[in-house]
Amino acid sequence: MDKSIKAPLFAWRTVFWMDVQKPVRLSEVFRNRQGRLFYFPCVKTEGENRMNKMVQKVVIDCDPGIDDSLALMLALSMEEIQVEAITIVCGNSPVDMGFSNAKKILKYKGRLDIPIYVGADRPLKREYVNALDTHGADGLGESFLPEVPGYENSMTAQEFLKKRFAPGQGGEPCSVIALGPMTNLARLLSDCPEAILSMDRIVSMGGSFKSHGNCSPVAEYNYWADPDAAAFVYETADLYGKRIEMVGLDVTRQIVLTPDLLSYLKRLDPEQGSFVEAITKFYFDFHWKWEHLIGCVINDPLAVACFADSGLCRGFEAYTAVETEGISRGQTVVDSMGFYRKAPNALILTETDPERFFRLFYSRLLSCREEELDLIPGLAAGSRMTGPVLLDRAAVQGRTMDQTGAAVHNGEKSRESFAAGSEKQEAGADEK
Ligand SMILES: [Ca+2]
Repeated sequence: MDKSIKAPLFAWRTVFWMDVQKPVRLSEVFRNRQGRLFYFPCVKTEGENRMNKMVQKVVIDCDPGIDDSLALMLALSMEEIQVEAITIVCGNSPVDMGFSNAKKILKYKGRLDIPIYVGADRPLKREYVNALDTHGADGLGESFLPEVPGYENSMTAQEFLKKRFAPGQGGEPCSVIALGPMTNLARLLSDCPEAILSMDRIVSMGGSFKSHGNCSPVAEYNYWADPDAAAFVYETADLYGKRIEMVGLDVTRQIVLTPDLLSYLKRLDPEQGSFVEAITKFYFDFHWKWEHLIGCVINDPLAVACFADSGLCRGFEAYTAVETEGISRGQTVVDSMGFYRKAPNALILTETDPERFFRLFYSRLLSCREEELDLIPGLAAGSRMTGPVLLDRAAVQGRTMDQTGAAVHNGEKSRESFAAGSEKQEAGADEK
């Protein structure tokens, strides 16, 4: 496309203003305003406009995982984001299963060109506890999509991350979106702590500020599963003056994919809607069974959306640490009052707008303009869930917590239990 042709200054200003406010084909601007059609080769589509605004390179570290998969689908649908690589960590799924699921999503999106690197298969210091009770036996909602062969990579996730982010490696700025336990990042930073300085932005789905946890009264799964890793990454950020954008349960709990929203997606795109339905059905059932919620909380896509649209979530900066032991294992201790007199190492996000999220999410999946999504306001307004109701309903279902913060479902410990439950879970994973 030849961009060397010069337009009059007035025209350029007009074009520039239109470009920012509402992407349009420039030829239409001239025809409408001046009554005749100017030939202007620098015609931009809406997508080109997004590309030209800012393309952010990113490595997505994840543990797919139903909501990780939705997050990958979103990231791969956004012109604003260039996914350089995907690294896998054990979390929701064991790493081999997460690797398999990431390939399935890349195949579905036609992006098998993106490299995937397999990382840690266990937390830094403790026993691994998966979350297959939430994500299904295949980690992808028991959709049992066909396996995707191939992807023999010569590097581990740690080797790739070091190659990409170690000082002196060069390369364009690149960020990290961490959607699982932070084991891969902690391993990188324990080997090469200066690598954190090469990370443009660090967005982490994890933790909570005022929201109750989803693994214990105070802990969110990613940080609970490997609290030592999370603590180390936050400590390193503090040491090197970096800031982690914490997309925790305070905001992700507001993002609920309801049956109506899913139905709307299916109406607009039956094929893609059916795919999302296939991988979320198990998630819907889980939320009904344990939280008495009609719909499912989709945590991870919000981190991707927040990365691309920094106005989507709001919060405050604060020094933050992660507890590693005892009853509050995995809790994010957010010094919102400045007791520690320490500089902020985190941006704690506490507010978001579900409508704005679903407009972004659906418009990218469907490759349409946000304003074309006429039903989003009403449907997204009904998606917000409330904590107290959740807890009361869960109690009705027979869910109780023991003194260590482990959850007990109808007399049986689940993934939230510390050791005994994990053996049962891993045995279940092996069966698959
Ligand atoms: Ca995840």
